[in-house]
Amino acid sequence: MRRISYKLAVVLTVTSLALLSGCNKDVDAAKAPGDASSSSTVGNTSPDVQAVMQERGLTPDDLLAAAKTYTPSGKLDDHIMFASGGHSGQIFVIGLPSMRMLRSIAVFTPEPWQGWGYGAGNDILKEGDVNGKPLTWGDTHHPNLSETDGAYDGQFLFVNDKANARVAVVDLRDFETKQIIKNPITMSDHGGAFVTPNTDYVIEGGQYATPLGWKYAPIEEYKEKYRGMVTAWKFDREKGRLDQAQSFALELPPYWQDLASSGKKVSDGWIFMNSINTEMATGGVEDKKPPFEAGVSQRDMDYLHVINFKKAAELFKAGKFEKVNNFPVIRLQTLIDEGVLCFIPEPKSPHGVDVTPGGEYMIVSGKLDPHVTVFSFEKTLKAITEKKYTSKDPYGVPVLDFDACKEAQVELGLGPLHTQFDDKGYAYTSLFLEPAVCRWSLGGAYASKHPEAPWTVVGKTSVQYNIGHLSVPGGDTTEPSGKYLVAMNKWSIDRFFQTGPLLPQNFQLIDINNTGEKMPVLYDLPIGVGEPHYAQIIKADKLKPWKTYPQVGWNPEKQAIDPESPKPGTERIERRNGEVHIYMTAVRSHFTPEHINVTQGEKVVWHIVNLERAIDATHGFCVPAYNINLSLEAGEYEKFEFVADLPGTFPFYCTEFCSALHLEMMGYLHIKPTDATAAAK
Ligand code: RUQ
Ligand code: CUA
Repeated sequence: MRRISYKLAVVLTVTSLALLSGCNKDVDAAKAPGDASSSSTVGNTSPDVQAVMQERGLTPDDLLAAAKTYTPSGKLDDHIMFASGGHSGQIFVIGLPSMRMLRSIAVFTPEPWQGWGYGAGNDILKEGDVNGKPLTWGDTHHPNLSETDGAYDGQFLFVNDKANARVAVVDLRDFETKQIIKNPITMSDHGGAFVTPNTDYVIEGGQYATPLGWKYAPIEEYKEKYRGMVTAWKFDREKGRLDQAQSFALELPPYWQDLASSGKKVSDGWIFMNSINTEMATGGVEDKKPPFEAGVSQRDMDYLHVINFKKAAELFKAGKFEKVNNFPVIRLQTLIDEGVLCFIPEPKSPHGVDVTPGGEYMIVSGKLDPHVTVFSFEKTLKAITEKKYTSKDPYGVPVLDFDACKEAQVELGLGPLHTQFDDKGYAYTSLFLEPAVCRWSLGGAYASKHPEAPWTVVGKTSVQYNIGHLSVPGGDTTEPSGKYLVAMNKWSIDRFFQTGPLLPQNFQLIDINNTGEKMPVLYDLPIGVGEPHYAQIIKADKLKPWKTYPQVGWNPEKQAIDPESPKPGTERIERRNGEVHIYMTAVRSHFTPEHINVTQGEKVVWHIVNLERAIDATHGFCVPAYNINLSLEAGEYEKFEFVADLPGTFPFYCTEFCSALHLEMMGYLHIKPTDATAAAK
C-alpha cells in the first residue's frame, strides 16, 4: 500500500513540477498514461516530496530514476550482476535495480573478511601457483555463468586471470571459489572464460604471444618460436571442477588473440576469436623501433579466428596432438590440414566479438574503426565450403573473402568495443572514445521485432566516462531480456567525491526497458575496490544459493560432510604422529575448548566447526601473530596448520559480531617456550 502511494506521489510530483517550471516537453514525457487533466493533479502533490526536491535540486527525471531504482529496506533486487573485480582479483555481486553491492567473492586474492587465504582456502589458492611461485592476486576480466542450452542456469561461475593465465571456478551454491587452474602452456590470457552453450567446455583464449610451455626465447625469434593459443577446459558439472585430463589447447600463430565467443544455436560447435598484432610487431622503443602501440596498429585488417571447435575436440579424442609442458596441444599445422582453423579479415584493431542470441551473426568492433562489422555465420560457412579464400597468412592459415562473409557494417561512432543484445531485436555497443552506449537495430530474423530499419543507429546515451564493457541481463545468451543495461566505465572524474588522485570506477545503470532513442541513466555506483571489465546479469530467481551449509561439519572445498570435523561433545586436544590436533567447536558465544596448551616447536593442526543452524550465524576465528582468520558460516568446517615457533600467550577470538556476548567469544593459545628463561618474569 505504501509503495503504491509513493509511486503515485512520484507521478503527481513529476507532472506538477514540470508544470511549475513551465517546461511543456517534460510534462508530456512525465504524464502518466491516461492522465486526462494535469492541472487537477497539482493540488495532490505531496508537499514533503516537493520540499525535498527543491532542497536537493532534483528534477522530475531524477525523481523518476529514483522511483525506478529505490529499493526500500526488505525488498529484494530482481537481477543479480556478477562483475569482474579487475586487478583486485575478485568478483563483485551487485543487485539490480538498487545497484547495491552485496558482496565480493574472493577468487585469486586472499581476503580476510571472508576467511580466504588466512587459514582457509589456501589449498585452492596454491593450485594457482606457477612452479611453486605463490601468487596472491589476479586480474579478473570475464566472469561467465554456466549455461544450459545457451542460457544461464545459475549453477557455476568461471573467471579468467589475465595477468597469470589462470581460470577459476566458483560454485553458486555457496558463492565460493572451488578451483584455480594455471594454464600449462601460456603466461597470458584474455579471451576467457567463455563457456560453450552447455558448459561442456570453458574456453580460455590467449593474449600476448609467448613461447608455449612457459619457455624462454629471444624476441628476435618471435615469428618462429612465439605462439598464440586457445585452451578448452573440459568441465565436469558433477564434480564442479575443470578436468585437466580431458582438456586440450590449440596452437595459434603469434598474433595477440583477444576476446572470444562461443557459437550458439545455428553456430553451436564453433568458436570465434579476435586478434590484434597480426603485424607481429615486437616493439622496442628503447632501440628507436616503433612502440608496440604503433607497430600493432599498422594493418587495416586483423584476423577473426573461425574455429571449428567440434572438429578440434574430435582431433583431441583421436590423439592428434603433441604434449607441451605435459599438456595436449593440437599443432597449428594439424589445424590447417584438418580444416579446423580459418580467418576472416576484420577491421581495425578489433576488440569485442559477440554472437547474436540465435547464433546467426558475429559482431566485431574495431577500436580504430567507427563501424561494427556484422559477419553472417551462414555466409561464412558457405565461404568455407566453397573455399572462398583470398590468401593465406604467413603460417598457411586460409583467409576467407571479407565480402563473402560480411552481412552489414553499421557506423556507430568512435571506439566501439563490446556488444550485448536484448529481446527487442536491438544490439548495444560501448563506444569508448565518445563515450557512449549506442543502441542499434539488428536485421535478419530480428528486423520484425523493432520498428526501425535494420542495421541502423537508434539512439545513444552519454556515459561518464570511458566505457569498457556493458552488460544486459542474459545479453550474451540465447535468452536476453532487455530491462537494464549497466555501463562499466573506467573513469569517473567528476561523478563522486574526490578520493585523492585514485578514483573509483563508475557503473551506470541505464534504462533500456523501452524502444527508440531514449535510454536514460538511472544510477551511478562507484566501484572503489578494483577495475571491473566484463559482467553478466542473471534473473535473481535463477540462483538457488544455500542459506546455511546443508549439515554441520560441511567442508566447502569438497562440498560434502568432512569425517574429520569435530562433533559436539567430542572436542579435545590429541597428540599423534608428532602433531597436536585441536578439535574445536564454535557456537554462540563460546569456543570449546577455550585453553590450548602447546609447546614451542610443535606442529598444530586445528579443526574447527561452526555448529550453528541459524541463517547468518557466522563466526570468525583469528589467531594473532600466526596470520589466521577464518569466516565460518553456519555448519562450516575448516582445518589449518602451523608450527608453533613463536612462544607466548595468544588470545584468539571470534571476528564476527555474532551476539551480545561476542566479545566474550575467545580463548587462549598458550605456547610454552622450550627455553624456560623465555617465560615472563
Ligand atoms: S576487455 S574493457 Cu577484458 Cu574490453 Cu576489458
Ligand atoms: Cu562468534 Cu562473535
